[in-house]
Amino acid sequence: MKIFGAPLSPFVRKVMIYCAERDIPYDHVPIFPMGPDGQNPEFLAASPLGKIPAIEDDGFTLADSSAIIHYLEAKHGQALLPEDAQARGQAIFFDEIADTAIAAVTGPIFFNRVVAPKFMGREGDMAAADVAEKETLPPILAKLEKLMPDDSAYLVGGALSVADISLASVFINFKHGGVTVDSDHYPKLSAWLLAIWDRPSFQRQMALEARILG
Ligand SMILES: N[C@@H](CCC(=O)N[C@@H](CS)C(=O)NCC(=O)O)C(=O)O
Repeated sequence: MKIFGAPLSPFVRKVMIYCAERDIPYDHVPIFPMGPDGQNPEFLAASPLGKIPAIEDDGFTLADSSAIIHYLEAKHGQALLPEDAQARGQAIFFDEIADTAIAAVTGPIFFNRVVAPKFMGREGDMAAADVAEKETLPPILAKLEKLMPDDSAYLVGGALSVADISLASVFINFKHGGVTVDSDHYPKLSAWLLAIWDRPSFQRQMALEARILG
């Protein structure tokens, strides 16, 4: 299987970490969609909207991180989507909010503080990044803190699931943008995050990303 995309994208990272947790081998094809490789025909054939990630697997192509993970769960056996109906619904809920509400806040922080200066050779909008960090983010973190389970190291069903992979993946973009989750204000969220980031799959991914960021 080929995974097209840039590891610094929360959506690409989510799929790479999912594969690491499942021991699913893949070849990574680096694609930065806003650069020239965004026009790579093999990538565009796999990703109709030109967004990362996308995969090519034995001639089958698919885009969108959640679609890819559901495909891989169906193909390789269900392991990280809970069996129980309620837990399944909750796991998809966490995956969804990670990809939408939370990713929307990482966008201005990560883009303006990291992508623009490091990869596009221009200054980012630091004021927009500061507003996202200081005004938009805290109420969301407070809501997430309330959603953290009291009795488990995992978000859903007492075991690792796509919920943990997806939410902890998007938080790496906050980390790259210099945002920390304060353990005084968000003790459960911060402890959960550090425990998930400590997994070998996340540690290897973060080491790869540290090399990319130099
Ligand atoms: N819902 C999609 C989101 C994919 C997405 O927005 N990827 C961004 C990079 S983080 C992208 O490709 N942006 C380039 C563009 O929109 O042209 C997923 O989960 O895969």
